[in-house]
Parts: sequence; C-alpha cells; structure tokens
Amino acid sequence: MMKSCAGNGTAAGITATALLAAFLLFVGCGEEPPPPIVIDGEVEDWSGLVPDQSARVVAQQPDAALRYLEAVRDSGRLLLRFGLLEEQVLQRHNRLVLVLRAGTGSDTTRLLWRFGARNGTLETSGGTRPLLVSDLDLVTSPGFSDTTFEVSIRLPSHIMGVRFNHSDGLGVRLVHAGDGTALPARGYLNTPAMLEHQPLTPLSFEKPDSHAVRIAVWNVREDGLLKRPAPFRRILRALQPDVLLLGEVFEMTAEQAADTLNLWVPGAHHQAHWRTVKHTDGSIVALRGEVERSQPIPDGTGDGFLIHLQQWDEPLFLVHAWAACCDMDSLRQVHVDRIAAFVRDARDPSGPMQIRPTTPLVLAGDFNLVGWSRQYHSLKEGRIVRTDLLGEGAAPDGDGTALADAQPRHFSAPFTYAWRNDDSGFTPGRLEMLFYSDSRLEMINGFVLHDSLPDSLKEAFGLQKGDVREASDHMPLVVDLVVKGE
Ligand SMILES: [Ca+2]
Ligand SMILES: [Ca+2]
Repeated sequence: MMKSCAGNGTAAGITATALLAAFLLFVGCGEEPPPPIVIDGEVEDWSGLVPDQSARVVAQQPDAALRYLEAVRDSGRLLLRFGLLEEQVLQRHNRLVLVLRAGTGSDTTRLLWRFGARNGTLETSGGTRPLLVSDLDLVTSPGFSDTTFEVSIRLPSHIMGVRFNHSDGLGVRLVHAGDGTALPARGYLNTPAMLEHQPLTPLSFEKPDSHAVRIAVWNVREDGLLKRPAPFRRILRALQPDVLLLGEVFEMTAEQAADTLNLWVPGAHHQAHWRTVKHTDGSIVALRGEVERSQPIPDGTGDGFLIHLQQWDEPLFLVHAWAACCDMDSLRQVHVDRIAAFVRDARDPSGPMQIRPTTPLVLAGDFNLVGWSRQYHSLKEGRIVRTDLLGEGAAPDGDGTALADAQPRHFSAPFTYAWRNDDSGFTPGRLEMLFYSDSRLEMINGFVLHDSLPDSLKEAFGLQKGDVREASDHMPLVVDLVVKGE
C-alpha cells in the first residue's frame, strides 16, 4: 500500500531544498522515513514510498507488454523498478531499452541501455559513443527471469568525459522495441527529489552469538588460494568461518587445503581442526567438525553430508552443489532437478542417507541461475521439472515447506550481488546462493563481503584495500545460523 498524507508539496531537483522538503514531508506526516531500497529483486521495499518520493507511470492497456515504471534517486544513483506482462530474462533475448535524458538544448545528453543486448550508447549533439556496464555502474536484479526488476545506475556529472547534467532534471523512459510500446507513452518520466529513507540495518562483522555457525560460500576463481594467497589469508582470518564451501580449487588436494586452512585460520585451542572433502569438479567443503556420512548427488552435481559442529547439539544436513553455467539452460534444469530429487530421497527413511525431517538443512553452492526462474523454485521449493527422469518433487524443508533464501546484502551497501566481472558485459549478479530450512534454523546475521566495507572495519580485521577484488571476481557470501529453540 502506498502511504500518503494531505498537503504534500512537490520537491523538484536534487538540492538541499529538496532534501529539506522530503524531511518536512515526513515530519508533517508524523511518520518515519521508509526503509532503504535494496537492489535484490524483491520490490516490497518500494511500497513504503509516499507519492512525492518517486515518479511512477502505469500502462493503460491491459495487454501492454510494459506494466509500470517507477523511479527514485538515492545517494547519487537512479533506482528503477518496472513490471512486465510476461516473464523475461533481463540480460538475454529481449528488446527492452532504457532511455535517460538530462540537460536542455545543446547540452542535452541521452543515454540508452539495451538490456537484452547488454550494450548502450551515449548521445550528445556532438555524436554517439558506446557504453559499457561499468560506465553506468549498472546493477540489475534478479539475474533469473521475472516479471518485475530492480535497476541501479550511478549518476555522475560526467560519463566518459561527457557532461551529464541531471541536476535540473532527469527524464526516464522504458521502451519495448519489439512492439514499440513505451512508458510513458510520450515524453519522459521526470525523476523527483532525493529519496529520504532510514539507514541500512546494521550488520555484525563477527558472529553475533557463540551458538551460531558461520557458513561462507566462495568461488576462489581459478585456484586463487594457490595463485593469490595473501588476500585469501587476510579475508579468511577476518571472517573466521566454521564451514567453508569453496569453488574452483582445482590444483589443491583436500589435504593441502586442510593444511592451508589450519595454518591460516588455526582457531582457538578449543576449536576443531579443519577437515576437508574435495568434489570431483574442484569444489571443496571445509569444516571445523566431523562428517558422519556423505553421499554424492547422482551424476556428479555435488554431495550431501551429515555433519556435526560443536556449536550445535544436533547434526546438520549440508548439501554443497552446483549447476551448469551460462547458456546451458536445459542442462542447468536437469542439475537442479537432480539436487531437488537428492534432497527428497535423503529424507526418505529407506533412502541412502536417512536424514530425519527435523534435521536442519543447508543447501548452498554456485548455481549459476541466469536463465528461467523455475530453476530457482526447484532449489527453494523442491519442484522437479523433469519428472519423467526423476519423479515428483517434494518440499525440501522437513515441515513440508520451502527453504528460505538467505540472500544477504553487502555489509554497507544496498546490493546483494556476489559476483562482478565488468569485462564480461553482464551486470553484477548472484551466482552463489544459500538456502536453509527455516523450520529449524534462524539466520541471525549475514553479508556479502565487498570492498565497500568501511575502512575502520578493514583496519580492525586486518583487511587491505581491494582485497576482495584482488582475490576473486566472486565475493564471500557469509551467513550466521542458529538452531531455533536451542
Ligand atoms: Ca528491493
Ligand atoms: Ca520453510
């Protein structure tokens, strides 16, 4: 529901006057500012905005391909959400074009971004130049298909040396080049004043509870542990995980990885040594605890483990898995179907692992979900698409419900991406995911470690500037879990 109060003025332009107007708006309404908007693919965080904080246009025709477009400005960025009639993968196979217009007369600059083609152009009276994801610091979510998306674009005063004068007005337009429809139908949506919102919810860099288990998922990019050890050593020491799920550890054996971790992150005297298990694909599970039993997912897309950790009285059913990358959408669906079938069978009393329904589950890995959203639902809800191969799906949480998607955000920024490679042409995304059975587990803290971490925290925990980027194009995804009621 949109909140509103009588007597709202219209704040125009990103100026101190506008900020003051936004503040007075809330004081006048007697309401708290809304929570910040996080670019995570969930659009509920937009519902708390009062009308004057955002600009919004809704399609008039019920069958229009574009349903709505909404824009706000926040901390030097333009934030958008939009709705489509049909599910699309934003970065592939669509003809959606975003147009931004700033300045007036000969000072007019137009910026076009073609989402499906992943390229853009900057148009001025002097000519046209190509644009890259990194020129805009473009972030989009979700990475898999959906009918609603969130987008963030940095708004500097110059782009590639060209003046981008948005201080007196910024027009936004979304065009569906396939059928020629646009929002708005004519002209541009003028973005309003800077969004006034509550600060981001504070997170804890350290585990906030001694009963918590800290799980970190991290693709170390082509043997980074061996090739670029210094930032990994500093980051792992700072994070102090209890369970570490590593990807792309091709050249290290399990024993070498355990020796490395025992040297780098030795832990306190009461803590167990690191134990490691290596998968056939180069992934490694490392934990301070005991593996009671393990079972591979048939046809090699990961392994399941029943493990014991000293923080918890009961065991954890840990599934570390992965799915095919990039354009291999059909194969990726088979992989996530196999994972869903594996979890279903593991909970079968006569199955190979005999995991009790009450045993907490964590399912995590590098799932590469850049295609259709049904793959996400297969992991989260246990839905199997290829029932002809694998039988009917089953809810993966022991109480017959879906798993919870941890999706932590950056420690001090409103993003949830955990992979970024500006040379790839793709916007930063979420390739690693961690799902957990929220019938038994509670996530009490979690974050993606990004170089935007405040300097004071870097210093306090022995991190150096640029450590995360130097280590890998993936960022550590860190989740602190406790058993409910323990
Ligand atoms: Ca959001
Ligand atoms: Ca659940």
